[in-house]
Amino acid sequence: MPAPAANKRVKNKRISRNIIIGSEAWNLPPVGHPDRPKNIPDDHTKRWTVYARQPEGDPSLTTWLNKVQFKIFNTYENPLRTCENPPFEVTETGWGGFTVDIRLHFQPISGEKAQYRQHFLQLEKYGDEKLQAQQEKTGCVRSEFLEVVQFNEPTEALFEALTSEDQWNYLLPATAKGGKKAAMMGVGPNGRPKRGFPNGERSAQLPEKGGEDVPFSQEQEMTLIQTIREKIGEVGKELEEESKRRAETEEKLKALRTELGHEAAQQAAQQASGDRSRRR
Ligand code: SLL
Repeated sequence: MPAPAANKRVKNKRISRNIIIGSEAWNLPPVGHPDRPKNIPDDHTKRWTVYARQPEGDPSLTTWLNKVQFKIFNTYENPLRTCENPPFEVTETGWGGFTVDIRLHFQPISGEKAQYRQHFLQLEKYGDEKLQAQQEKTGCVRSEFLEVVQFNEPTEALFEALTSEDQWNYLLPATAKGGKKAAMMGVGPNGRPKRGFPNGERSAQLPEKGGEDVPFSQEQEMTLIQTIREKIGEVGKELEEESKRRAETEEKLKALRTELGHEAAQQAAQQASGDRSRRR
């Protein structure tokens, strides 16, 4: 089989990835305070970090993201900051907020051009009362946005990377490198989570039968579907009985109304005849 190519595209496929773009800001101790960092201008009141981060539990960011550039305010030294590796972030001190231009550079195998994002560096408290109270309490003003990056008809090489198990490896505990303990944690002897077919074929399809190496199977799925069907059946029966009871109650109500109507009519008739007799 030829190696996945970085110049051939996989037709009719689109894969999305999330990335958090945000900033955090804290107050600096005032000038003269022993905890105030040395060598910063007196007018700086905040320390801040602007970042591009992987959402917790997501597949590894570096599978597709190669480097991130942050273009900060041009009075800063070297305002174009480049992060070749995670953490993709810039920490500085200052006094005012501004818009940071962010350039996301993709892995060369993706064949994709860089993409731009912008983030306003929020230094002052913002939002509703509750949020501001929280910002006051923690001393941290955070402003984050979840950005989506779409790979439309990715290159074969990128598709391979974005569907590979390796992008989850960072989630494995350091001890799970195979062996008994690893097996107990749902990790195969190769140190990877046990997924897909026992023969290693990668597929979204579940293997037919479960087993020691196969935590999820079609068999298990069918059992679950069966259970759900039975429950739906039970609920359906209950619903039917309830409907019957309701119909009966409505019948009774109707009968009562008729009876009442009858009585009321009789009363009215009696009253009317009484009135008539009195008039006589
Ligand atoms: C603007 N908000 O966009 C203003 C400017 C600049 C903030 C904000 C210190 C920079 C440095 C600093 O915080 N500048 O020390 O170089 O026009």
